[in-house]
Amino acid sequence: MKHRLIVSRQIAPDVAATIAAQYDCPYEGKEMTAEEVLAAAAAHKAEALMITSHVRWTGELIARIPDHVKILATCSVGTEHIDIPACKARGLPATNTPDVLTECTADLALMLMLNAFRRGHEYDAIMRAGWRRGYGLGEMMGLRMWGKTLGILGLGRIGRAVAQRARGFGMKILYAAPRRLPPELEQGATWYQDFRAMLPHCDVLSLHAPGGPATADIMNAETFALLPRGAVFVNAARGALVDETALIDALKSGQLYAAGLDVFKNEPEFDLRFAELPNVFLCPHMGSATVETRNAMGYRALDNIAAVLAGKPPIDPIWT
Ligand code: 8YV
Repeated sequence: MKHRLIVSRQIAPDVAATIAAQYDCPYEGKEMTAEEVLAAAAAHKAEALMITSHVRWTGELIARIPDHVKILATCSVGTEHIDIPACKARGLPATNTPDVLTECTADLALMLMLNAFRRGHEYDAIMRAGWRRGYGLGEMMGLRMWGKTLGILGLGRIGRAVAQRARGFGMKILYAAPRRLPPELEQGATWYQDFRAMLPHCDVLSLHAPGGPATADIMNAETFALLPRGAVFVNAARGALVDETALIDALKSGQLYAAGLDVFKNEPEFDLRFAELPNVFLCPHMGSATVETRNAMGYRALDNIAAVLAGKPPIDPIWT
């Protein structure tokens, strides 16, 4: 007998094929609301729910998950869309997919950074408009990224992978985190316990901290003003970390030279004022969007589901 599963959103084709072969799953590849997931779970007597971060699973929704569901497995490393205490309260195992998306998210952060320093969006736009006028040596200049000082908020797995890449660009690494890391993880980076104290030293700031109350709007008019004038800003973490009006003001005033953004407060209905700014390189939340990583995320979620449905502990529990 195959285990019964509901998948709340379109997933990578290889993962979908594995699910079709190994699970009893009425997968249509469509994006479901929480209500639709709950209805499908009840109708299908689902034993597992595979979800993503596009829906917020509030305590009220968690309470309504039928008892035959034995695990809530999110295909994301982020967990702030899940009311974890509510899962714990009803003893519902919940899991995420750490590690497997570290490298691709770090790659994308570097892509954002390079495009911000080197005016990637503007160069691409010139080419697509037909580039018929040569530029003088003083025109369309970007800024050198090599050798700059990079400040990282949060030197967790993704932050460290970004630091590793940035060292290849001759960059000096600073990081802000509540606790200092051991030398083998720090790799020569300079620790700041106080995030704000780090900001004046950053030529470029990259956010790699989770969303949640501790980091909500941590970048705001005051903290953008603490950066040196003309700094570059990168966010591949969460839009919730940024007061977007303050970011737009900083980009317009020249306080920021440029920004590279993969995440926004409201996704996919992001603030269209960003699209009008030439000095922003924009991505539609694609940090983990490679074939390799999206497959790995799906399989990791399936490994967690298989473990729990076999009566074993989850591999990546988000509560214990
Ligand atoms: C996902 C992410 O694309 O893992 C995360 O936390 O933000 C991205 O990798 C997104 O959450 C879809 O679930």
